[in-house]
Amino acid sequence: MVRPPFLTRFLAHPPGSAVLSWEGRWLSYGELRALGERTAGWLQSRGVRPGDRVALHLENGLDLVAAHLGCMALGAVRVPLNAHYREVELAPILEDAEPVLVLTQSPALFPHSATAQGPGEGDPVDFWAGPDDVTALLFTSGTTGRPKGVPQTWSMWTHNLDALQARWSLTDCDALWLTLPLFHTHGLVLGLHGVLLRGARLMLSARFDPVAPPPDATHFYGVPTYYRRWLPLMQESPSAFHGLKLLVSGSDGLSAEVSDAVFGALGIRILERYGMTETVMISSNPFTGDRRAGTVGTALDGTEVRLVEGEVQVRGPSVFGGYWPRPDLEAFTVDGFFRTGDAGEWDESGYLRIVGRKRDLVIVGGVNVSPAEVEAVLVRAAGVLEVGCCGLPDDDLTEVVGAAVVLAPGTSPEAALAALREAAAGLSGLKRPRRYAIVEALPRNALGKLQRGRIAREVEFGG
Ligand code: MLC
Ligand code: AMP
Repeated sequence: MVRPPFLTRFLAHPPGSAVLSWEGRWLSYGELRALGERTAGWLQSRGVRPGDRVALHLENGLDLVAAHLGCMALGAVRVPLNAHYREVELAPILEDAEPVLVLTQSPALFPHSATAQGPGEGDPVDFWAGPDDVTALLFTSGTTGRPKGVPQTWSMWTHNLDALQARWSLTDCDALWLTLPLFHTHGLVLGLHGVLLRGARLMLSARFDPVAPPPDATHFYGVPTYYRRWLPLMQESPSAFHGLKLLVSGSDGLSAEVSDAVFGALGIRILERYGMTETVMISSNPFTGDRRAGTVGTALDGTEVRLVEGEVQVRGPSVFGGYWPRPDLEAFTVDGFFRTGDAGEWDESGYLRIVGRKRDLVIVGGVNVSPAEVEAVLVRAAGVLEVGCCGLPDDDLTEVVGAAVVLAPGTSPEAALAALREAAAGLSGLKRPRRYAIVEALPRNALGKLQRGRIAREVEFGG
């Protein structure tokens, strides 16, 4: 039987070694594998077959881990769904993913799909998958407003996690405190699967709270918002952090102020790395060696990175093969490089800096938000003619969404704002505009195309 190297290595870890703690209880590798096998049997009894897609709409917890392991064992494709998404955000994803089963605690959100409230247990099924099978289908915000499906294969993950290992040197003595949601690449691939591949330990929490880390934790992965929120405690009680040896930041740019303040408080330089759902990790600073704040390090082994007119372009074994179900031919160059839409530059030592974005995207607390998606929801509000959204700087979340709005003649601003807020309530929290501006017209180019970059620069926003 030829399995993906990931599974072979996961199955070879000593069964008695502790791997996962949830709410104070530790499971061993043997227990976790058995849980995966029984969950796979239950999925099979619900009609799920290898290669079928199963949507996981669950908060971080043991049920979600069991569901992932069950899909892994059965060779089903997991479709992680953002647990905060509302109907309007879930609908296009479900339409494209066509899951045979949705595991959710909120079945009312999935009226046309087969659902189950969390996984159950059945007759054990052995872990098996083809070496290059798709193992997860993640949806990422497209600039058009419709999320795009990114098939991630076992082979992408294994290449990427091995290349990261050369930089981060995670050992089986290390313990990661994971508070990131498991529905994004950061928490799912680097966090959960990074640990499972390496034979390390994982302390899983439901969410990030800026409290003292578990005393045994050696590693922590976060978005910049986590470090900003944690800073006061780091400065007040640095001894609470004494067990940590690696703090990683990604998904969004980390400011020099936060990096320096954490270094001042703990003597640890946060390690910055750069990645995308489509590419997994692209570049990283090293754990040992020259860690440069304000840069995202150098390309991972096997990954080629180049800058073309300032845009970061990437090729290599961790880069996906194309969006699903609608390939976007513009996404790749003729010579096979993926266009990230991020703007970069090299520093004097060949380290990459991310300096901006060449596509319309707002990143709120590490979560990608497509301005076009928010506009499409807001423009339905009564009395609203046009809406243009942009990112506005925010001390906590790095950016928040701002909306510039053109009203129909005779509409009162108060009534329009109430209608806009009501429409925005149909979106998950981070996508809702925090600030609105009523404008006479939106900035457009000669062809009439909305210029979202100019909204942030030219429009004065109220609260
Ligand atoms: C919270 N909300 C979200 C959300 N998290 N909405 C959409 N997506 C999310 N991930 C909503 C809640 O439902 C709530 O809405 C409102 O925001 C406030 O909730 P909260 O729990 O108080 O939020 P807060 O604590 O402020 O959460 C912000 C956050 C969290 C930054 C702590 O979003 C987070 O953990 N972000 C990390 C995201 C991440 O993992 N990114 C990696 C992407 S992978 P309501 O209705 O209740 O008001 C990637 C590749 C790479 O980028 O390189 O890593
Ligand atoms: P996602 O589509 O959720 O995978 O988000 C990927 C995007 O997050 C990238 O295209 C970047 O814009 C951004 N990103 C990830 N890591 C970093 C980083 N270290 N610094 C700046 N932006 C980042």
